[in-house]
Amino acid sequence: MTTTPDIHLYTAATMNGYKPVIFLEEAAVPYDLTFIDFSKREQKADWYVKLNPNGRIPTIVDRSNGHFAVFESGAILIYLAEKYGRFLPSDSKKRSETIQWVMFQMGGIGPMMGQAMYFQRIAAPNGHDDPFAIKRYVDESRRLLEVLNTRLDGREFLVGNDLSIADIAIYPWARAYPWAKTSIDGLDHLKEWFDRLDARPATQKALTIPKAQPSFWGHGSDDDFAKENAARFAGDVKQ
Ligand SMILES: N[C@@H](CCC(=O)N[C@@H](CS)C(=O)NCC(=O)O)C(=O)O
Repeated sequence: MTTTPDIHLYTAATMNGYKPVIFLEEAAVPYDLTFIDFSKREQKADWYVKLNPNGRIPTIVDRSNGHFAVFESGAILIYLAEKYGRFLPSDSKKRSETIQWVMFQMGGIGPMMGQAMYFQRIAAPNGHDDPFAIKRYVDESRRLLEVLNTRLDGREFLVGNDLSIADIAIYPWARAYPWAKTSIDGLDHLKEWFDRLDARPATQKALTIPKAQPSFWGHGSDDDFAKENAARFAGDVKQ
């Protein structure tokens, strides 16, 4: 007999979209999923905006908690960590450190690498090449990756000795440095942390749900995907 899982996830194959999938796969808890199709603007549909007022992915609904909806991927990771008692240390200092690095991702790595991607992967191929913006966001992405590299000197994970929601939040963004066209030359501690997470079967399985995006991680040629991606988001480039 199959039971309905507590967590229903609304997501797509993007850096923010992979974060809750990594948590759920690493924790090996049951969940089911609705793929939100950006090409149909499902993220802006009335029924979806009732769950996520920002009209973006991801969102979770906890059926066991009165169908409670959570939006913002950092808040989703904290909610799941508290619900399942996984990947968020209980010691108050370690817990705070973990949340600090989650916030560093939400307020720094995500927005800056996201803009580096937007200006190079969407705006430029759609006729709005802005070298000043590209340099600003690539330089800032590199600076933030250097902060991570320094933090990872002598550490296997961002906080403590185990995987935490800090690693889960940051990995899909930082690991997408090829898609952000940002160099990690000389950032050896960061590379070693990538190797450790690249070797985790549950994390790697998560990066295929709802769809694999090998170009994000620099695997294979990204020419066809880059063209298709730029065309899909052409409407987002306002002249
Ligand atoms: N701060 C939000 C950002 C969410 C976000 O930007 N999601 C993107 C995909 S990574 C999205 O839904 N884009 C579709 C749109 O902007 O319409 C979070 O972390 O959940």
